[in-house]
Amino acid sequence: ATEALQTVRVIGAPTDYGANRRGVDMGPSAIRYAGLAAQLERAGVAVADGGDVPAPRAEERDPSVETFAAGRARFLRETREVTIRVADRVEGALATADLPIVLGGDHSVAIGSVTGSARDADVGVVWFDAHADCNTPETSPTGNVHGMPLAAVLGVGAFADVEWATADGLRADNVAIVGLRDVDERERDAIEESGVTAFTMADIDTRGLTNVVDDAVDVATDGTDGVHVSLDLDWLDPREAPGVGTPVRGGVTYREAHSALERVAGRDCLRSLDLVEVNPILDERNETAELAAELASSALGRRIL
Ligand code: B3U
Ligand code: MN
Ligand code: MN
Repeated sequence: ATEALQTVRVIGAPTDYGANRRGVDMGPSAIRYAGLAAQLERAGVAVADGGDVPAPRAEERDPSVETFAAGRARFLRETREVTIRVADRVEGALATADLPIVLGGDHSVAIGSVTGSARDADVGVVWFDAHADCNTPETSPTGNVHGMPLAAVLGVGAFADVEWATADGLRADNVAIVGLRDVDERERDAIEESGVTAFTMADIDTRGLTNVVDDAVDVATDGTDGVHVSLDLDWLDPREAPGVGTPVRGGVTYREAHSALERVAGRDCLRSLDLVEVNPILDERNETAELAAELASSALGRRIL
């Protein structure tokens, strides 16, 4: 019997205004150039690339417009524009039973992918990242929204009143962050209060990657319809993934990263995926973009034998 192939819908979100360094806006081109479509086809899926959503350029806009009274969130107006575009595209892909992959861009694009994925369903989230991305406009040391997307979708702090940024079908109980090694002081309290599950690199060291990822997927699948995986390439060690905006030493290896996403694939729960924070300017021969493409293939169940 011939089974219809799963279609993956690629959605580029070329933003960089949410980050502190320029260049991640070239991530979608670099990941496509690195062979994303071919890698996905190796996982046995069909690929439909819908191109990029329009994204404003930082230098054409005023970063201070529409920031919150209680703190700072740079380029919040631009974030809103792109969030809604990404969310609409993600929702559209899911409506036709396709699996959306959002290519960043800085991590603020995940506000769009998570809200879009959680519009008509209860979703869980597994967030692979060196950072917690749980700052709010009140706590952020930088004002960069790429350090805030998890707080935004959970409606924490000043985001409580920001309807476009909060995800309907997402509860903090179903969110797991994996790989933490750079958390801001006030973010630590936010993690504690929010109820998300957070695994540090030390957890991976002591318990092993497999156990930690299995636990994270348990958290995200508990009572949900599916899982959104957000992969910040700075989750990996900078030796493996040099082309990222904010590298932090001590990340996971190439093998561990593949193993983690193979583990996710094995659970048959993947609903939507982000590949974010690839910075081609800082990359070496596009290897970080290549890695992003390969890891997507593992997440979609590429088999070796
Ligand atoms: N926690 C810091 C730094 C940071 C967060 N995410 C990235 N960097 N990529 C902040 O700005 O919120
Ligand atoms: Mn991030
Ligand atoms: Mn990060």
